[in-house]
Amino acid sequence: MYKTALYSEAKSSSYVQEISHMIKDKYPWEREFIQAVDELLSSLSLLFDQEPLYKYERILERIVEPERIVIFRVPWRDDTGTIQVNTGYRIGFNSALGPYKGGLRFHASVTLSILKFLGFEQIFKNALTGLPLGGGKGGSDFNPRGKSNVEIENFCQSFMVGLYNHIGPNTDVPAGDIGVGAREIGYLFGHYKRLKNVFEGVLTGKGVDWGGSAVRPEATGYGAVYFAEEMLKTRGEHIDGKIVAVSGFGNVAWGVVKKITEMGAKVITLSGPDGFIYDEDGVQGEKIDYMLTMRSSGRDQVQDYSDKFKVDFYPGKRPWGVKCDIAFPCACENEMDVEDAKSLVRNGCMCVTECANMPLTPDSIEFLLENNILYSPGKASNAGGVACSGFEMAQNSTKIKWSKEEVDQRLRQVMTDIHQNCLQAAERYGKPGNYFSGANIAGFIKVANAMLDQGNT
Ligand code: 2IT
Repeated sequence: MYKTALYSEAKSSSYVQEISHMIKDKYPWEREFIQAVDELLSSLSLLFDQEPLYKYERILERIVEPERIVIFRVPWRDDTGTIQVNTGYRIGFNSALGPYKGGLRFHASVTLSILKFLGFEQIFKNALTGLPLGGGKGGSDFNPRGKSNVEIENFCQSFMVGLYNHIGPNTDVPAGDIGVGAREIGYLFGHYKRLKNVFEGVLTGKGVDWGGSAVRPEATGYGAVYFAEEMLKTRGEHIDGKIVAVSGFGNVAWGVVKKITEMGAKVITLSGPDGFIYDEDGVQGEKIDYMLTMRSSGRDQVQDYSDKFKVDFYPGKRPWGVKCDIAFPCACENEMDVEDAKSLVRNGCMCVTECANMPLTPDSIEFLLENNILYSPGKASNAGGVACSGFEMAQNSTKIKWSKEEVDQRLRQVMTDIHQNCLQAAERYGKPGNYFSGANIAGFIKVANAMLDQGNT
């Protein structure tokens, strides 16, 4: 467990502390979920002091408990003819604001704790977008690395057999996450359609020619860059000319690199489970397209980039030791610890924009805030992905397709609004300029008020 001063604030409110203890007693093994709950709670003390109705109506007791969890067996046959068995999950965490909405993660590390943390984050992220989206998450411990196309298709079909009865355009609308991209969404959608005999917007991230939205593949990365630009502006700075460290090389990293390069910055790192690459000339042009090739190869290693473009590769290392102005963690939870945060600050980094979900450990967040670094939590800065999924749902239900320009403009507006709402909430509750507190408070208030309105649900 990461124990830090970040949580000391929580002690000022006994209600917040009580709920934190309750979760730890009830689910002591759910490390990531406890971390996500504690991060949210640490921002809410002042709010509960000022708004006693939340406590009276037991909003916290309710909000930390998923409305429902479906767990199912996913048997599938591999290329040798052998049956493999994985576990499938879908969590409907909160539907106060709309149908459950959130991605599916296919990765060997998936557990219920991981999915509960992701689903919990998703509630408040989706609330921040201002769109009618509840929070959910799902996935499987299936490991896509090295799997053939046929194996992926078999797995997706079997996964959908376990899931189709529990989802629908007005009930629960899954999308992609780590290990689930356009290809997987296609297989999942095709099988849903056969099982249900209906063509409807049950998944987002679909192919643009059959119901997908323009800009959805880029949206998480683009949104994070728009958010970073807004943060920089508050200090009279801009993206243009900045040196940028990025981790990961998948969908989110790709969107960041594409947009930030277009805006005049230079990306010097990418990373994978095997280490990181340092590209002095910047990841640009065909190198950006090569990120897609690496993703679709299923090899899951960034060393391929250094082999192809003859740049330095640092095996087993994370990129946070390099000199940069802005850092974009785009890989996975807890990928930046306090030592990483310290070396970034020592090297002059002024802004850390979370693009993955919960990529920073609590003590690294604490350190950045103490040092007055521009820091944004994922639930604010990576909300562009799910916002664009919300746009996809709107297009599907009206059967109208929006242009690329229209989607991009709406995306930009959502990110600017989130930025503004975070700043306003932070200011109002005594944490001016603190996006961590602002995002938690603004997201929470929106969901909690909807729950109050809807009574004993
Ligand atoms: O973490 C996320 O916000 C996502 N994986 C996207 C969710 C979505 O429904 O588009």
